[in-house]
Amino acid sequence: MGKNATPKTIRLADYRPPPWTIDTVDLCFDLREKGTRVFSRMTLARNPTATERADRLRLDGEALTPVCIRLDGSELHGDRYRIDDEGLTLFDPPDRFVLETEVEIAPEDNTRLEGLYRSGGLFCTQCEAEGFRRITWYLDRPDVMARFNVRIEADHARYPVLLSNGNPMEAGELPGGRHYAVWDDPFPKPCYLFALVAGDLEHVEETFTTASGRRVRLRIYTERENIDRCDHAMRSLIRAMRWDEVRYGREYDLDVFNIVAVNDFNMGAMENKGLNIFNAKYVLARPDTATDADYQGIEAVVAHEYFHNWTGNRITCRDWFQLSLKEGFTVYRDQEFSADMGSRSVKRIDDVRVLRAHQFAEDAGPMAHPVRPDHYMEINNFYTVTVYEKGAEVVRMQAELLGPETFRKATDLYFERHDGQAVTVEDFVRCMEDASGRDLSQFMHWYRYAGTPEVEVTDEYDAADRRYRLHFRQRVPDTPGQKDKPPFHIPIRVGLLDAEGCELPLVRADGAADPSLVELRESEQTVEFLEVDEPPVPSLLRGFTAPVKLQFDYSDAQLHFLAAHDSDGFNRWDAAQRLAQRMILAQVEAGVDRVSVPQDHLETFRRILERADEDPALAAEILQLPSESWLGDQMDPMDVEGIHRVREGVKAEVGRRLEPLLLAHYHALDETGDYRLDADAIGRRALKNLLLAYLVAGGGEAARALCLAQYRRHHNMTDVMAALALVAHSHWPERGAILADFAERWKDDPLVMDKWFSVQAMSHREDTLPGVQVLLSHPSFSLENPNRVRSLIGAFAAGNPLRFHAPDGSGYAFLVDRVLELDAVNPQIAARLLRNLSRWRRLDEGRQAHAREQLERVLARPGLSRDLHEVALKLLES
Ligand code: 0A1
Ligand code: ZN
Repeated sequence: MGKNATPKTIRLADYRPPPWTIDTVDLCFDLREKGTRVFSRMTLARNPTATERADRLRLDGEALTPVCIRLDGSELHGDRYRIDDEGLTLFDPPDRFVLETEVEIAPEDNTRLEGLYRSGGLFCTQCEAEGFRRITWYLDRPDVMARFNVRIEADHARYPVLLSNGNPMEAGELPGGRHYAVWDDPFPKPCYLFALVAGDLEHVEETFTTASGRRVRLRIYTERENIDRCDHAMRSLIRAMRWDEVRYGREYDLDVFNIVAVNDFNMGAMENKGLNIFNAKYVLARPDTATDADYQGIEAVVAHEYFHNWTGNRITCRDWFQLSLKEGFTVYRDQEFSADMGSRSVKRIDDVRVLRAHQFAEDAGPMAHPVRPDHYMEINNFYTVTVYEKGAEVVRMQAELLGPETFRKATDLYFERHDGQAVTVEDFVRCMEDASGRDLSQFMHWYRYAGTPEVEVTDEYDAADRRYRLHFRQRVPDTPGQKDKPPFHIPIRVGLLDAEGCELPLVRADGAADPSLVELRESEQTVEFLEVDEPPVPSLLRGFTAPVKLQFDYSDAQLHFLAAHDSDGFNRWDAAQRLAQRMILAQVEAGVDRVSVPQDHLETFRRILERADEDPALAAEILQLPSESWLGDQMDPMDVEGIHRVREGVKAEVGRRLEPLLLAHYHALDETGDYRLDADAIGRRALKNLLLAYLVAGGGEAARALCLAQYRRHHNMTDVMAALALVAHSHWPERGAILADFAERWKDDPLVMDKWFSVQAMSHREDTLPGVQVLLSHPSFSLENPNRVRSLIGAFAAGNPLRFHAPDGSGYAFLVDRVLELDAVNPQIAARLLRNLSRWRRLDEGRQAHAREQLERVLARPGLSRDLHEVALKLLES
């Protein structure tokens, strides 16, 4: 240790308005395979709202080779400025001036994928959060909003398509086989929304007419060979544009909207104004190449990026601490969009599953931070499930507290009041308050404090008075740097069921206008219901109205009852999960030799299957067992092998005991005709493939034959992957040939090959890690492509707890070897990968020792990136 200086901490409390503002920026890109130049001309003016008068102006800039600097037309003398590794400082600049700079950059060497880089034959950019400073000197902060005009010049033959933000203005030929295009964006924007693409791309095109009758040209650009995979993304875009008009009154505002699919991308996609750049994984789909989950992911991400046009672009963040202002709200918007496009309860279940598995774990670990963090070292490390998913829950709770009509008034007010501004979380919540007349000051705790609140509920029935009481107690656990937190304002939706499973009418003693919504504000609080004729079964936290851990001492019988009868689909699922969790953990803790499944579980399973036709997707959710990592989070220390053994044992037992029933349903659900992508067909495939997994776990010969036949039929990628994953876990003699067959079919298709890497990385087999080691040298694998890294190394570390947590520490050593290699290539991805060790304190002593050794190895490495350094420090400090 000691070889790396600890990176500087940036604090929200230190926020100051920028000393100068930038009104206009004219950029000219001279794109070259070597020697790319960026010319910039900016008009700057002293910021009248700056809190202090600065005598120097510091512009951010990294990895830029200076060519020329001119101020108000004259070359700047050497004593008027200084250049260092992180920027350009101007001494005593005038109150208003024009700054012209020219720099040389090397996109061809940029493997970080921040700033301008090459992906295949393309030039493309990624500027959020701080990539623009790798393109030119600038005030790289979101509260500096400027009008951009961009000219791009490149070789015509190799880069026939030249794109940037805004509307296309002009294009033409240049000497030497080069050409140019000019783009103008009329909306002032922060530089993180800047984008440029140049390359040889094909496109699909549609026209969208907005509610007010404006025609917008929509295009999706991709490499020629993928042009037949863009339809779903285009249809998703059109649905999202319409939905935003209807639900939020938001129209699109430029003449064109462009999406470009690129192969090398750190995240899912990016909402650059008028030019969204996407990871190809979230654009390209065809039934034979993409699973149902891929299709749903594309619909959600296309919508998410489109929705940012209002929540993020027209109204942006004052500083990066406010990231959840745009991300939490936009995730909430895309979740609601997907819920409206498919099944609302199933969407809610999927979202809560992610939240519980990842965000609750983050909130309980060394990287816990509030939805609005108040300090960071590297902002890239704060694109987290807390900022995104918990941030969405926090917006959802406000929508719940206000009710749909008032919430719409509040968002209308937000769009009207803050259009064109860079604002804060307080500004957003103030709109909620002003539109509703409510006081949300206690609600702000959700933004300020980390940690998942725990709510304990007990009940009491008074037969003589026909009264029923629910007693609530809340507690917010301590998290790094935050102790003894005040009680939160928590909306909890409840229902009461009678013995037949019917809803009891709710009459509240406190006369609450919405009797099903409990607003918890105190550490302890009691809610009383009147005229209750029988002791009810409470259905608590319906629809998961708050991101809390709710504890109520249900009997098994009550949970079986809720799983079968609750009118709230989410709570039916939740009851089934609680039952499964109880049954599995009891056997893990008892260390049983022979895993068993009680008869009433099999009965509930049967009952749900028999009613599955009503909503097959919901049935598939309910019948799924909680994941190994979720179960692990419920134990201290987690028993990695025990959980795996019992969970697999339960699957096998269900598969054996219900074999004829599962087979019958499997066949009934199997598609014969054409592939369909509607919600019902997706639900049927999900259920069918879940039943196949139970059958295969049961070990019967029929199941194996079915699985192999399903693979060989190649009917659609969802079915193929379901079968292939089971094959990859197996020791069947056909395994090698099938994996080879898949690779041979898809060797030229990187997105499909990712699936092939992943199933092998997630295999339960004992030879998985050596297999993964071998795959690192597969011709389709590359450390420079984030999707490949995630599909192999990420899938192993995040999706294979049994093998990743091998007791000899080999999984951790493997991860850290790769993380250290990657840090020199792509620090963002390296830091993300290392977070797979976040839960190391929850392991037994032996594993903890191995994990600690590996984390220390990271910190001891000289020249660590800031990204990786911050994560390694925080994991070890815990
Ligand atoms: N704003 C994008 C996600 C994004 C964030 C950071 C990136 O690079 C560090 C790239 C993309 C979104 O929410 O979709
Ligand atoms: Zn986003």
